[in-house]
Amino acid sequence: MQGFIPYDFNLLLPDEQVRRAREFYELCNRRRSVREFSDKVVPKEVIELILKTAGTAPSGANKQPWQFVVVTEPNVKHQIRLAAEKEEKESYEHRMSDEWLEDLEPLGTDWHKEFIDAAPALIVVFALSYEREGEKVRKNYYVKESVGIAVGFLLAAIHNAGLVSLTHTPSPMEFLGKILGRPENEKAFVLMPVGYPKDGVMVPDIKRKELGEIMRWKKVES
Ligand code: IYR
Repeated sequence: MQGFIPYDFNLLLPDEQVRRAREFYELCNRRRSVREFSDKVVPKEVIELILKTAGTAPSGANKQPWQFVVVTEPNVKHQIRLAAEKEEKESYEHRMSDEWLEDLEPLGTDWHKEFIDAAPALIVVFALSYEREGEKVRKNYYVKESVGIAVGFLLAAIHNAGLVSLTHTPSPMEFLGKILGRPENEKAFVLMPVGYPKDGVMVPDIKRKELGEIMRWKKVES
């Protein structure tokens, strides 16, 4: 068929399939959101490879409605930190409900966002609701879903590359587009500091739901 190419499929033997599925699960299960970073620099090539990986995510009508802006410049990081902390202080002190604050308590988060200065690189993910093609405006589809999937790929790629990150969502986050000079069709989606954990870093002792809680086999009707 015109416009189609053969799919490069690699059939695995069942044992190999189980081994790889288990190894990938074990890899992903070791990933944690880390909020304290060392100043060790991340190789540029690694940043580019993890972003290439994010760019392999499926998207509505293959529009790839994302833009990743990498910030390593200390002055720009600091400007972002100050703007994020201004919003976060307002959120933690006035905008978030008691229930929300109570839910965050075990994670130990507050409005201070030292990690924005500390991490050697920030990846700011932007979602593109539409794109311009000359005079024309072309819309994108399922933008949040698509960008969410790309961020999932990105988190897995970061972890696989021996780095740590967290998904930071200051709210509102219009300041990111302004500071980074992005066009009006790009909306900030998430801010991800990337780097190495600070020596001896601790993470909250949280539990993941058991498989039985998050999945069920639909019973065959008799
Ligand atoms: N955006 C705030 C608050 C926050 C909200 C949720 I939901 C979290 O899981 C963690 C934090 C912040 O980044 O601190």
